[in-house]
Amino acid sequence: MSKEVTIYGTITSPYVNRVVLACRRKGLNHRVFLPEGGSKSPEILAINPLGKIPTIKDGRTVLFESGVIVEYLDVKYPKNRLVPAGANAGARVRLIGAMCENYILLMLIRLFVQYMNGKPDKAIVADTINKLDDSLDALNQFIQPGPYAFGKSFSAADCYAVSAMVFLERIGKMMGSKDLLGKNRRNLKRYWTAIKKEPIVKQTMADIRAYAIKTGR
Ligand SMILES: N[C@@H](CCC(=O)N[C@@H](CS)C(=O)NCC(=O)O)C(=O)O
Repeated sequence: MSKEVTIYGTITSPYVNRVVLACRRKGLNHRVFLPEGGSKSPEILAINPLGKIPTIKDGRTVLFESGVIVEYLDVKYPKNRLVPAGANAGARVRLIGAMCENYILLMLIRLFVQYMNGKPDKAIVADTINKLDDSLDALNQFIQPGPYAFGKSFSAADCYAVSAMVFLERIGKMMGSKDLLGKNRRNLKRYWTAIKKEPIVKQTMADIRAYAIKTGR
């Protein structure tokens, strides 16, 4: 058993909170810590030349890229598997993860960049929302209506889906309380309502809120 997994980063990052959810599901001691100087601090650059968060230390193991970290934790600490062993079930979980990552989070980050400096480009925003809508429609077809994204237990699909939904709500607020989730995506809406009741999700969302209030971000 690891003494403590150090996660370099801030819990507000969707990539970081995805890893925090994986640690919590596995009952791993962990701390989330951002050295002075942030992602490009000497401490992080010494172990991750890309200077990105999350970067983790687990004993002598150093890793970065949240998806790689989640898979590593799952193999190293097999309790409460995040990716089921079967070919189809494992692929389905990874598929939901990939949809959240490559089509939803990517579009949300584009919107974040537009709204961050308070001068969003209308054409970019409209195009991004169109693509986001298509991706949310697709996810709505694939995700279970809860309590879990796939199967009968919390999986890596939930790590990805929860981090994407938390970020979706954050971007919606930045855009003046826009309901990006929409009224008609029933599976996704029911999923989001149900998974938010999971204690590890509640705890992580509370930590995100507390950090955002403390830092004003
Ligand atoms: N693909 C990476 C993305 C990590 C990433 O872009 N993290 C952002 C924070 S949300 C970051 O480190 N930004 C700081 C920078 O690029 O300098 C992952 O999955 O971990």
